[in-house]
Amino acid sequence: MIEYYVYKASSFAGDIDDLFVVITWIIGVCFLLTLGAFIYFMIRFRRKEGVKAEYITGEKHKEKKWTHYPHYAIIALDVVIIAVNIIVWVHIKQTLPPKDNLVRVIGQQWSWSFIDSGPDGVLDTADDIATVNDLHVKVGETYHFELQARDVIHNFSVPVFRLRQDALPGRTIKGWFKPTMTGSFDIQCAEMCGYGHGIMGGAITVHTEESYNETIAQIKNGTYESHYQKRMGTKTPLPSDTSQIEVEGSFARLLASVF
Ligand SMILES: [Cu+2]
Repeated sequence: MIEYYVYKASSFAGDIDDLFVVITWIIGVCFLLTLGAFIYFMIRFRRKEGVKAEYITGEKHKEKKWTHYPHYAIIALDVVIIAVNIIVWVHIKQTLPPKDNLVRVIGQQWSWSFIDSGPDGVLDTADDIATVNDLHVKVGETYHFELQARDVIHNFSVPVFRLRQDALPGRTIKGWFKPTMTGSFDIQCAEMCGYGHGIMGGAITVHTEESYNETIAQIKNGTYESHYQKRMGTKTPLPSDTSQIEVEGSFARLLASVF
């Protein structure tokens, strides 16, 4: 049902959705049963003329079972939820499938920098492709990402991929995704990271082989206008060096200046 609102555009999006469905059904049925019993008892034992209210301590066994049996049922259902969670977690977070491409994702107040390792598949080499707030990937290929933060904790979130991962300063966190649908989708920082957090968005464009090559050629010859640049109506040099914070003329400065 979730895909009616947000596309499913990665290989593991369905697993995450299934997890939500399982949890929603279990919690939903418990909620309705509890509410049904509650309303039934309210009506069945409502105040009646001439009948004195009974004081129930809940200490007798036949009274206790009303809390114990539902409690056991909830614990059993919790175990089901945890088991399904572990299966999905191991598949998505613990397992790193063989990669086709490698990309570095860097969060900073308040923009995303992306370094694609290029044809050689190795980062920090001459064929790297650097973009800001714009990530270009190929459909049907497995991407490994190395997630970093320059200043505070950010969160790399791509809702259509059902991908969400914290970025911590001083750490490189590895993960993966495999896009299954072409199109341009939102990237949004999902961790409160300062007053520009709300505008710390970007776009991930999932290309076919042909349109990917075309876009990369445009980026390389400087004719490509990014999602961010189109919005700002300006062109700004892209940072190619990721090892230090660019203070002057940084996107953070530029973004801050629009407030
Ligand atoms: Cu952020």
